[in-house]
Amino acid sequence: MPSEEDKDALFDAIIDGDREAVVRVVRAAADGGDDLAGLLREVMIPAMGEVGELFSKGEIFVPEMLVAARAMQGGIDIIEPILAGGGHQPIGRVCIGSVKGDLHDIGKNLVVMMLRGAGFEVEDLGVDVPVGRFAEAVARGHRVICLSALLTTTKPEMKTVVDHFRDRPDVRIVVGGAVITQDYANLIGAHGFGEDAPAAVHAVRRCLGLNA
Ligand code: B1M
Repeated sequence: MPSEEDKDALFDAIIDGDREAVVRVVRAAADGGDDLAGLLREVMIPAMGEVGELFSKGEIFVPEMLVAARAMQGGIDIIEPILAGGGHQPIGRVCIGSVKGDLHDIGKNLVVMMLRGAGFEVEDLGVDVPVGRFAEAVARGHRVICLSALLTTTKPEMKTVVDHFRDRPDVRIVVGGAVITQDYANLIGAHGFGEDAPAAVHAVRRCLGLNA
C-alpha cells in the first residue's frame, strides 16, 4: 500500500476533483505493485462517500460531484486493466447498465471491472439504459443482466426490467447500487443482489450455477 501521506493525498484529490493528482498517486501505486483493490476499497470508495456527505450537507453541489467523479474515474481507468487481467477464456457472459434515468456509473464500472477480473465477458451498455436495450442484449444471446441504480427515483425501473423478462425463466437479473437492498431485490423478484462489486460477482456466479 502507498504511504499514509499518499493515501490522504489521494482521498483529498478525489474530493477536490483533482484528476491529475489522482492519476499520479494511482499510477505510482500501480507501478510499485501495491494492492490496488485495497486502495479502491479503503481510500477511493470512501472518498466518494465523503463527496456524497458533503453534497447532502449542501457544502458542495452537482458540478463538484461531477469533477470528483471524473477524478475517481481517472484512477479506475488505471486500475481496471490491471485487476481485470486478460487473455483467458471467459467463464460466462454478462450485460450491465445503469437503469433508465440514472447517470451514475462509478459503481457500475467497478462491478464491470470485478466481473472481468473474475473471468466474465462483460457488455457494458452504459448509463440511462431503457428496458428495450436490455431486451436487445438478450436477443444477442445474453442470459444474465446486471442493473445498477443509485437514485430513489430510478430504482423502480429495476422492477420494470424484471417484469419485462418475467416470462423468460432463462434470463437472470442481478441488481445493486446504493439504494438497493436484498429485501428490495426479493420484492421485485430479481434473481440476485450484490451490496458491493465483489458481491455482484458472487451473485452472478450463483445465477449461472458456478460455485459462488
Ligand atoms: Co448523485 N446522488 N446525483 N451524482 N451522487 C447520490 C447517489 C446521492 C446519494 C447524493 C446525496 O444526496 N448524498 C443522491 C441520491 C439520493 C437518493 O436518491 N436516495 C444523488 C443525487 C440526488 C443526484 C442528482 C439528482 C443531483 C441533482 O441533479 N440535483 C443527480 C441525478 C442524475 C441522474 O442520475 N439522473 C446526480 C448526479 C450526480 C453526478 C452526475 C454529478 C455524479 C455521478 C457521476 C458518475 O457516476 N459518473 C454524482 C455522484 C458522484 C454522486 C455520489 C456523490 C457518489 C456516487 C458514487 O460514485 N459512489 C453519490 C453519493 C454517495 O454514493 N454517497 C450521489 C461511489 C461508488 C463506488 O459507489 O455507485 O454506490 P456506488 O457503487 C457501489 C455499490 O452501490 C455497488 O457496488 C459499488 C461498490 O463496490 N453497486 C452494485 C453499484 N451498482 C451495482 C450493481 C450490482 C451490485 C452492486 O449488481 C448488478
